[in-house]
Amino acid sequence: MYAIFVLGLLACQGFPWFGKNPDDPEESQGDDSSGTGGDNGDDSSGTSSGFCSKKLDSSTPGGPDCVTDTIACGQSIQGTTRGGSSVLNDDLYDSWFCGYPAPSGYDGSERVYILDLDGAYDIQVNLDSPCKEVDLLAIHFESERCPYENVPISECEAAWKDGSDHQMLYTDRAYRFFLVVESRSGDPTNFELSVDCTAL
Ligand SMILES: [Ca+2]
Repeated sequence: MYAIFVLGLLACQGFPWFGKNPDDPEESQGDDSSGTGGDNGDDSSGTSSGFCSKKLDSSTPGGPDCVTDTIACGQSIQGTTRGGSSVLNDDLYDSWFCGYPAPSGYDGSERVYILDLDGAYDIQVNLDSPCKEVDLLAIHFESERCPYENVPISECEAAWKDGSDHQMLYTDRAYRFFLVVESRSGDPTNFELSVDCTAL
């Protein structure tokens, strides 16, 4: 009677002969044959989802004023409207007669790049917006600071169709454009801006 009791006790405590093996090796790994792991370097020209989640410099504009950076003929810049200035807006663009009819929805943050030309050029500005919609404004303004309220602007071009935008510009002399990338929704998003120039 006592012996039966002791045996029962041992069984309850998981004595090796009775207990189940806790780590049965049925973890079958090594079957990650699905092609999801590769980071295939297809983040080439801004059209992949990898580009949209890419961490780009979101620091505040270095200035002067709202200016994030300069851009030169032949240069391409990948940027984000995240962290940009919120200086330029619908009211200002309206007052400068940017685009016909004037686009709207530009009260959110923008990125501004100065393009300096040293003479006569045909210029094509390309703005790729593979993520959320961004639009391009090109403002002629001979100043270090961003154009502001009530200042006369002689030229303001707007390219704001869905998808990527292209804007042809021209100058017959040394000239400064402020190239502005605006997110139409106001949501921060990545973009790629490039400038091609032909000397005249
Ligand atoms: Ca804006």
